[in-house]
Amino acid sequence: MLVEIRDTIAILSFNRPDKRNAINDALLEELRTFFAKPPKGVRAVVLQGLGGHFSAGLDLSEQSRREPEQVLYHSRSWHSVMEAMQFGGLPIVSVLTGAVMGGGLEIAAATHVRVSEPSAMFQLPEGKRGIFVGGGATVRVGRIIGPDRMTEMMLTGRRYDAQDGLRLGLSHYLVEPGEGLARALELAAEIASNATLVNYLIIQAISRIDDMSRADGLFAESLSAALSQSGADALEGLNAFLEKRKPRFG
Ligand code: 1HE
Repeated sequence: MLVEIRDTIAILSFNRPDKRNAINDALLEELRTFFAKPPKGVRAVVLQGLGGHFSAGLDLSEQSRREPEQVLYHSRSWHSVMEAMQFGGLPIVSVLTGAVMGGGLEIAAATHVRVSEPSAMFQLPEGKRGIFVGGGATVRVGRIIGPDRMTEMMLTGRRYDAQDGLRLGLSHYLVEPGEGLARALELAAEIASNATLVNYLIIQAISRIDDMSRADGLFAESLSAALSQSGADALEGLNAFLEKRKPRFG
C-alpha cells in the first residue's frame, strides 16, 4: 500500500493492480499498522485503489482449506481493522472505482465519505464462492442498504452499478471518470478544516447512538454536545461566524 502525505491529508493507495487490489493478509496488516498509529499532523485520509479497481475483496489465492477456528480468527482480524478505520477518529474518504466487491465493499463501508466513479461495481459475491461474508458486511453494508436488500444482494450475487450505488447510499458522490481522487481530496481538505474534536464526535457518536435505545441515544447526544460546545474551537466557530470569516480551529 502506498502512503503519501500531502499537507494534513494522507493518501493511501492499494497497489496490487494485477490482482485487482485483492486484499491479502499482508495488505490487511498494512492497513492495521497505518490506522493503529497514523502519522502526526494527519487530519483526514483518502483511500483509493490503483489501476482502475478499488478492491476485488479477499485474496482468494491465499485461502487454502481452513479450520473453523482459523476462519473465526481471520474474520475477527478483519473486524478489528475495520473498527480501527471506522472509529479510529480519522475521517476517511474513499475513491470507489471498478470492483468494490466482497471485502472491498466491507472496507469501503468502513470509510465515512464515499466518492464513486462511473466504473464502480458493487457486489457481495461471497455466496457465489461458497462462503459467507466475514469482514463486517452484515453490520456495515446491512446498515447502509438495509438487511432485506443485502439478503437479496447476496442470494442473487447481483452487481449494482455506480448509479445504483449512489441511489442506495453505497456512495455519497458520483463524479466524472478520473475525477474521483480530486473530489476526494477536496472533501478531505474540507473535513480537515473542521475542529478535530467535532470530527471525532461525528465519527464516534452517530454510529454508536444508532446502537442505543432512543433515550440513551439522546443522552449520549447531549454529552457529545457538552464536550464540543465548551472548548476554544466552539468559541472560534462562533466568533468566525459573527465576524463573517472562515474559522481557524486548533
Ligand atoms: C484475484 C481476485 C481475488 C481478481 N483474489 N485474485 N472476490 C471476488 O470473488 C471477486 C473476484 N474477482 C472478479 O470477479 C474479477 O477479477 C473482477 C470483476 C474483479 C475483475 O475482472 P477482470 O476481468 O478485470 O480481471 P480478472 O482477469 O478476473 O483478474 C485479474 C487477476 O486478478 C487474475 O489473476 P491472474 O493471475 O490470472 O492474472 C485474478 O485471479 C486476480 N484476482 N480478484 C485473488 N479476489 C473478509 S471476507 C471477504 C470475502 C470476500 O471478499 S469474497 C469475494 C472475493
